[in-house]
Amino acid sequence: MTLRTDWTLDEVHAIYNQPVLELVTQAAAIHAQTQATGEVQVCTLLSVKTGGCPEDCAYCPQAARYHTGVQAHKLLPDAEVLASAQRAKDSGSTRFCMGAAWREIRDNRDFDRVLGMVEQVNGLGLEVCCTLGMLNEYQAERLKQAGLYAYNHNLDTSREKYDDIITTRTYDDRLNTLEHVRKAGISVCSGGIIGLGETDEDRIAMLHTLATLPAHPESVPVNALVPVAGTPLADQPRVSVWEMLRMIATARILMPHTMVRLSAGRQEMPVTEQALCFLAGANSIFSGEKLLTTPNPDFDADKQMFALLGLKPRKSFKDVPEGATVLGRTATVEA
Ligand code: SAM
Ligand code: DTB
Ligand code: SF4
Repeated sequence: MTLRTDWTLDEVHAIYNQPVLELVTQAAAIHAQTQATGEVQVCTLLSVKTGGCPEDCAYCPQAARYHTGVQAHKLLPDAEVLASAQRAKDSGSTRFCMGAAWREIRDNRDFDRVLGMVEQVNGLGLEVCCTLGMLNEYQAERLKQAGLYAYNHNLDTSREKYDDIITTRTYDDRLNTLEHVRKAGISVCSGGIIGLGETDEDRIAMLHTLATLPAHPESVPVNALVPVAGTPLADQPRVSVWEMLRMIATARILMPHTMVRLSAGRQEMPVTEQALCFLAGANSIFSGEKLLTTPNPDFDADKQMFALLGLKPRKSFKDVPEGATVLGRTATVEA
C-alpha cells in the first residue's frame, strides 16, 4: 500500500465524518491489509521524574501550578527504574517508556543519568522510549547513541486549539522537536488527546497534521482525557467510545503502517469498547497498573482481555528486518 503524506483536509474530513460503522469497516479492511491483525504491542510507562513541571498544559496533573495531589519526586534511582523495566519485561511488555515532567531536556547531570537508564533498559532487550519534553538535535543524537528506540512527543490537539490548552510553548516548538527526533533516526511517537473541549474540526486538523508530516510517525497514541481534580479540565465530560473509534479508525486509514495506540482512558473502558477499538485498527496499548500518575489496567487484566479476544502480544523490534543488528543487538528478540 502506498503511503500518502499529501492528504487534504477535505479528504480527512470525508473519512472522519462517514457513518461510524462504515468508517470502522473501512479501517478494519486497511488494518487487515497492512498489519498483523490480532497482534497488539504492549508498552509500559514509568514516570522517572514526577510533578513540579513549569508548563501550564491544562490537562496535566504534573503541572506545578495546579494542585492535584500528585506527589512530586526527583529523578528516580537507576536501580528502581531498571527493576521496573525488568518487571514490565517479565509481564510480557516489549516497550518501556520513561516519562519526565520536564518542559525540555537540559544538558545537565539528570540528562546524563537518563542516558544511562536508556542504555541499561536497552540492555534488557526492551524497545526503549522516552518522553522528556522538548529537545534539540544534539540531545536527540545523544539519546540515539545511548540506545533510544523511540521518542514520544504529542501534538496533543490542533494548532487552532493549542493556545486554549497550553500557553507556555507553541505548536511550532512541538513540531521542531519531532523534526529533531526524526533527524536523529529515532522512531517518532506522536499523537494527541481528545476530550479537552475541542471540536471535531480540531480532531480532524490534528490527524491531518500528523498524516502530512514529512513521514508518518511510527506510532500515534490516541489518549482520552483522564480528568484530574485540580487541573482546569477536571470537569470535562468523559469521551465516548464513538469518539475514540472515529479517531482510531481515521488514523488507521491515513497512516496504514503506523502503530495506533489506544492510550490513556482504558481504565474506564469496558472490554467490549476496547475490542471495538482493536477492530478499528488500534494495535498498541499501555499495560501496567499506572500510566504516569493515573491508574491503568494491570498486566493480569490485560492478559485476560487478550485471552478473551484472541489477541497476542507483538514481538519487539518487529519493524526492523529480521536478523538486523540494532544498537548492538540482533532484532526479533523475545516476544
Ligand atoms: N513533559 C513531557 C511532555 O509534555 O512532552 C512528557 C510527559 S507528558 C505527561 C506526555 C503526554 O501525556 C502529554 O503530551 C499528554 O498527551 C499526555 N497526558 C498528560 N496528562 C494527561 C491526561 N490527564 N489525560 C490524557 N493524557 C494526558
Ligand atoms: C501518551 O500519549 N500517553 C502517555 C504517554 N504518551 C506518555 C501518558 C498518559 C498520561 C495520562 C495521565 C497520567 O497518568 O499522568
Ligand atoms: Fe509538564 Fe508534560 Fe505535563 Fe505539560 S504535559 S505540564 S510539559 S509534564
